[in-house]
Amino acid sequence: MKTFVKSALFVTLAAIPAAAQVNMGEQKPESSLPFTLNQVTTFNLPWRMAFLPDGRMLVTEKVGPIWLVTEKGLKTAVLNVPAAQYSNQNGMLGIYVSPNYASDQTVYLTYSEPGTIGGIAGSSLALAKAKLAFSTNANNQSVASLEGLQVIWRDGARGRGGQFGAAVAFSPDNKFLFLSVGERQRFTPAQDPNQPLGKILRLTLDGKPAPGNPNAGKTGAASVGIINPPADTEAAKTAPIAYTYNFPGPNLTPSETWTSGHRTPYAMAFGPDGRLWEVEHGPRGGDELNLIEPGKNYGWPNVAYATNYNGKPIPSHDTNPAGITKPVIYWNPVIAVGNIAFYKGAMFPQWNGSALIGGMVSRSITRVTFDGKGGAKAAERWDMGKRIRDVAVAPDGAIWLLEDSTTGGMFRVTPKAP
Ligand SMILES: [Ca+2]
Repeated sequence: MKTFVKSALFVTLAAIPAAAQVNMGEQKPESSLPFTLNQVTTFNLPWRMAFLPDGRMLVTEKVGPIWLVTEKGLKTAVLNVPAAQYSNQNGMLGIYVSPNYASDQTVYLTYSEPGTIGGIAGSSLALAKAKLAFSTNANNQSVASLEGLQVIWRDGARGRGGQFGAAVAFSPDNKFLFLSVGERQRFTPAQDPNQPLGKILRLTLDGKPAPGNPNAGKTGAASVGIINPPADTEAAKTAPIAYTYNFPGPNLTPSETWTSGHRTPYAMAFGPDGRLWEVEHGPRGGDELNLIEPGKNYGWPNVAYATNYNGKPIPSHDTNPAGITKPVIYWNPVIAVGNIAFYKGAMFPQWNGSALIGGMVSRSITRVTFDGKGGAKAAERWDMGKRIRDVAVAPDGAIWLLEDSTTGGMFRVTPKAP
């Protein structure tokens, strides 16, 4: 009898999929928008905006400059901005206001830092911090300047390839900084514990390995072979080494790493449930919303809900390889995520606790709801008619958008008048 009960239970469990990964790629947009867009100004390939406590914003343009922008759209160029190597997806990327800004007046930047190794020019991700200082220019406008800029973390390996990731999220206790590092279209480094590419790192606010990381205290190989971006996941397996990168000191990658197996982690934010959520690009298909938990491996490039751009197949996440975590939601066809922002504010109280995910290829915003237990569901998808690179929530509860274009609009989004 005991045996019978056990096997009946086993049959019941086996009939239920281990997890319900939902494809939201075919989601139809809503028939109308519940909000109004007002274009405030435009930028040349804007990437990220960050709100200062007074409601003004800092906005990065991928081509290099950073702007101080008022809510009315008046812009002044921020001074002392470091050099970034702009090409395709690389350039001046993220900007983030310190969680302790009131006391430290600090901002964090992520960008493609140029450099040459062995005669090969390239770039790699840098994370810098600087104090934001204000003065008044000859036209009596407020001007911001980056003072005492320090690169607090860098991938020194340089090399070729786009997709830096370069997203930053601060822990809810304001003590730690999570940095997403894209795999630079090189595939295999995402599974190499000696390389930061394809990882999410957890660092102190000064860029050091954070205590309590899964491999805290461990160091990696003193040198790694760097490859150029191969054609696809199969070619990556035998890609020749272009040059060897020697770490200038101990290779701290293992002790910095929080999670691995990421492709293009452009979007990352903590939800009100205290959980870290990340959205990354797949190639042809397979954009993913992942619940980020320490030590987990999210599978790239071994598995995906996608094929290579050239059509070569990639094993599915549903082959369930040992030790790989599936996305909570995936999109096939892709949305090509721009960013994710959790909504909290007075203007759209019905969306408090939801995430808004901007899409570039889909020209959409998707609202995602969370069950507080690690589950998420897509609610509406709104057709915005524009490539949505960034979405942010202002102190007054308005939603702000940046459009991915050389004449990319900055929009303030408020509820549609009844
Ligand atoms: Ca994955």
